[in-house]
Amino acid sequence: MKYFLPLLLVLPLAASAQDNSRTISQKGRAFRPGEVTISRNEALTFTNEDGFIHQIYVNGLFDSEEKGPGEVINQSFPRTGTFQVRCHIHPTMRLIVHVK
Ligand SMILES: [Cu+2]
Repeated sequence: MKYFLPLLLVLPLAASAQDNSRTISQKGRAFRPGEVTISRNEALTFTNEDGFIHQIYVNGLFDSEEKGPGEVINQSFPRTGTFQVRCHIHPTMRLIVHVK
């Protein structure tokens, strides 16, 4: 039991270092990372780390509300395929999501 707590502290750090993180930052008018692979029905968490509003949409799939600094959007992907997530406020923002 003595060694259980340190293990719990290390695991989240190891997970966040991987490229297949489920958290996407909206920062500097960009999605970071810019490409991610997930499983069908899995959700991505988008965090607005800029000082102004963002939103997310995929044509024909979803179109979120606008979210302010520090706000979060959880979005699941119910279909397999490759999708381009964009922000209608900042047309240059693009995130490629591969859903397997
Ligand atoms: Cu934006």
